[in-house]
Amino acid sequence: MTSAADPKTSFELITKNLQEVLNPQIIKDVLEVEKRPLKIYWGTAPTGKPHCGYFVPMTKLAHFLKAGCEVTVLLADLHAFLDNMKAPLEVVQHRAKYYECAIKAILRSINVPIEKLRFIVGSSYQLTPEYTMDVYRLSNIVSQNDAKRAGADVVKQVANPLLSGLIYPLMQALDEQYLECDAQFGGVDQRKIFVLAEENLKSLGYNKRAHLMNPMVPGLGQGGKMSASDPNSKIDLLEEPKQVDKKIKSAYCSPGIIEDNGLLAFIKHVLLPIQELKNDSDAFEFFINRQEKFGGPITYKSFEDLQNDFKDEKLSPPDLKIGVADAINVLLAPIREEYKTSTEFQEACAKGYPVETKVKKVKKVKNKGSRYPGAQSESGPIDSVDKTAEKLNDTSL
Ligand code: STL
Repeated sequence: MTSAADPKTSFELITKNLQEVLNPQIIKDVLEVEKRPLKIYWGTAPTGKPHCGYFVPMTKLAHFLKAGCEVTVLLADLHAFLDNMKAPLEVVQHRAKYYECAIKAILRSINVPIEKLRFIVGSSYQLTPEYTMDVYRLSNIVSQNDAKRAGADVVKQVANPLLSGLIYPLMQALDEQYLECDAQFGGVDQRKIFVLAEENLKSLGYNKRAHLMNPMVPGLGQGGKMSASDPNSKIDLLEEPKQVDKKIKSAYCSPGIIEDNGLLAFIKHVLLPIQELKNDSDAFEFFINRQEKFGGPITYKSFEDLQNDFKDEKLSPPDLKIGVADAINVLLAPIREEYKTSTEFQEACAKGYPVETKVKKVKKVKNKGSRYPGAQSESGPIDSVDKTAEKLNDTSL
């Protein structure tokens, strides 16, 4: 696809379906005055395996590419390490490779040309003397409080926060300069870090960038949550069709309730934009292979009709689930195929996500009786803080 003809069409495509844009004028100036392709980046930290939620930012990368932008994906390996060692250093390179393979497979599966997409691993430039010095320079400008607040929605919140959580936002701000972009894209959960970057890059003599934010899309768990502790709330990109059916069947979905409904959200934020991209038109079709006794097969021609039928309880949760599970299986089929034929993809998976053989150690408890200082174990409350934090963080995709 070539760059979209006029700046106005490009701008509309670049900002389509977003929740918020900070400094849109920076983007307009590049397109209208400088008349060159917009340089934009999206960062992701290679931690857990990418799941179906990744289709959401991918549709935006597709828009950027279609609008002729120069798009960079930052595989932020050091950020994955700095965020409470979510990815240990031994495996993080393999995870970065796995993310690259997965992102390319998703984009290819929705017919997005990826020749113009650039992948960069964070540590390839974040360990240089220049970058390191800039981290120190920035640490002399930003207060501890501001760094802490900036990371509040992104960095995993734990009982005893590490210093790394304060460095993380500073590095994300510097990435904008070192990736030489005009704009950064991310979920609206990144907002505080984006603002920190806007407020501080100038003091280092660097330009302020524009920021584009996607809405947070509800997941499949209760109240639209995605939870690390509930494997049913996330669908892996390589999930087998039967597993997809099972997970969608167990998705939280109240009859007639359209708020925080992960299934409707998936249709709106993934299936609809993908169809638009594939067909190059606004036409929407959603087929549900409904049993005869419930009204028979039905095809919706607009998302609003579908949502209204669900709201009016003319479409039941089990029938909505049949349609979504079938659509996800169609979406994932080419990704599974690519995995089967790519040794690079398979190797990255095996090395990045080795199957855990760890046998849980059972801690021997000395019988010290109950009358000694600290007899009431302290580990309980700290554990529960950790779990809450995991859930919070997981909703971010
Ligand atoms: C996550 C989850 C998520 C976004 C990110 C990480 C973003 C990371 C990042 C790191 C450096 C950058 C930009 C973005 O320069 O939704 O674990």
